[in-house]
Amino acid sequence: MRNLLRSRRRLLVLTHNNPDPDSLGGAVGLQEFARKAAGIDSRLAISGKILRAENQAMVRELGLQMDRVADVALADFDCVALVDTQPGFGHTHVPAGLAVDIVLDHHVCPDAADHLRAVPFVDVRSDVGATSSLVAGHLLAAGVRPSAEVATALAYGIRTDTADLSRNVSDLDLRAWDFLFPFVDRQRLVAIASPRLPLAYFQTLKDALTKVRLYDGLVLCSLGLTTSAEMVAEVADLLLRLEGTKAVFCGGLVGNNYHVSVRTEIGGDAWRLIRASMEGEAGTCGGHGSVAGGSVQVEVADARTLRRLERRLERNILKAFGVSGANAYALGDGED
Ligand SMILES: [Mn+2]
Repeated sequence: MRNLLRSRRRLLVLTHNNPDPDSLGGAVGLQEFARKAAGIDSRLAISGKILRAENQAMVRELGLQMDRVADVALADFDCVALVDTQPGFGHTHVPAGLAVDIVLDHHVCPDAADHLRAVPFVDVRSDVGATSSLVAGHLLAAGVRPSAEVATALAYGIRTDTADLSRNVSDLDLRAWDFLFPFVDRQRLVAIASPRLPLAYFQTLKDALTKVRLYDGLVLCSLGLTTSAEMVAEVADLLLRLEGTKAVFCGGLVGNNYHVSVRTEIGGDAWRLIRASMEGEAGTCGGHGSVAGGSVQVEVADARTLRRLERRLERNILKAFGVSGANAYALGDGED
């Protein structure tokens, strides 16, 4: 990767839409690598929005600099990297005609091989808990001392993707954490992890909790219309903490995309469950270990179509999980 970067003049770093902490951490970590190990200048460009309050705090506290992909003059760059995603993934926008030179990721995707064939440097390791760990590993190998901002961004990326080093953790994740920790700004890390939350967050959460359905070990939460894909993931994370829960399936419509998040206990196979749930639907999904996410394109997003899609997904997940749909409980009002 260093040799490749040294042969180029300017690097453009891209992530998936609505970048999460792991993709932002991995992206600024790669920028640090490009600057300090290869001596080349770079820019980070994103599509979508930085949605979660924690992620916005990460950008603010660490002063992360980024442009919108649509505003970037692509001709200024002769090297392009994708971080925490791969070419062809549904939630990733690569401008038409732009060749990708570097892919750093840890997601599983059966269709990815075709898209990766033309990429000169590919480092995809599905056994690693966070792309940030993978990037930190490259900094470590190259003898680069990261700045406090970059180390904190990478550390927060590892924390979020591995649920504080409890989920999908590999040896590399632990080594990356040990390497980064002396450089981390612990005050800013705390400020990022526990930011103040807007009223709208609690309103959305209140609505979500009325839609929870409990089965034997499985929690379903079909939100109907919701505010963001991040909220779907956040509700799924929260519900996994409910006692007795082995798996959570949460979905919600944002625009013309129905977003799905699956979480399982450690050792569960979220990827199998999400694939089973989306069987026969026009959509994409990815995941690793106990975490998976995906989306289904909805052409006409009316109430009836939405309700039918949610019923199909629910039926599939109930079947895949091996529970009958007859015995659901709603939160607060007894038997459904
Ligand atoms: Mn990730």
